[in-house]
Amino acid sequence: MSGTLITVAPTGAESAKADVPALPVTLEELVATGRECQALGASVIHVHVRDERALPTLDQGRLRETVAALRSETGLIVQLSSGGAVTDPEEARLAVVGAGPDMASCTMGTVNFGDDVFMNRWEFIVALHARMQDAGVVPEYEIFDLGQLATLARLLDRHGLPFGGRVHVDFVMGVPGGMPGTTEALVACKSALRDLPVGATFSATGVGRSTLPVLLASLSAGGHLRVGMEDTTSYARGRKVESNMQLVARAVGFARLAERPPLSPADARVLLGVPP
Ligand code: KMH
Ligand code: ZN
Repeated sequence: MSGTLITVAPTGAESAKADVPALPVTLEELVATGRECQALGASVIHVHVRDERALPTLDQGRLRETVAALRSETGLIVQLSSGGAVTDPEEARLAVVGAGPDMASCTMGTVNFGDDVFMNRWEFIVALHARMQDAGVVPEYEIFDLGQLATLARLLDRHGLPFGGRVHVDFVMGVPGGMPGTTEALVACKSALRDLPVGATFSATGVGRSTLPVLLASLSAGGHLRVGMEDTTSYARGRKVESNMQLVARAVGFARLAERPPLSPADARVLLGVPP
């Protein structure tokens, strides 16, 4: 498939609404963002939910309500974050899978995360993977560092393929504590895909200043794109991001220039192994 899968990650768990007023935090803001980003070319939405005070939450009721609303109001593939915030307990993160998304993120190891630690013990990874297999939820394997691809190879070898049979990874680059957001690091990650099942696909996102270098490197290396205010709040030097749509529109423009136009949600489902 020669097109580009475009995932929008509109909210994340790290930015405060007070600091980033354009961040979508209510259900209405999230649904409107999803609809507009889909119209521009996004086919997957990576979702972190906020509570009534705009703080990150893994509340089951809110997760279910969000999945239902995005399903009825958009045609996007709904991917819930199982990473949550660095303070979320493992049980709540595992329970995300039960909220009925099409996909969930599944991070392949512990990583320093700025001043914090994003914990992903091996036993937790195995449990999360098994829960997704049982629930019919397709994982997106989040890779913050090169060694996490070796962990993924070990996971698939010992515990089998994910639901849907496709292996799709997302390189999350430029996190302080993880791999740098450079072409060299992306090429190293892409080379390591050879140890995964044939046909494994990848997308990439660069946090902060690495956003554009990673976007361009991924496109030129045949990869897909994740963009959004979870990873990027500055559009250019001295210019804040105005909306997630601005970031999706920029990514779509580059993808078209590369003659790899955005995949439709239907084609994205085929690529990812998400049932129609
Ligand atoms: N918020 C980070 C601690 C994911 O969504 O799975 C984890 C994260 C990864 O954003
Ligand atoms: Zn996330």
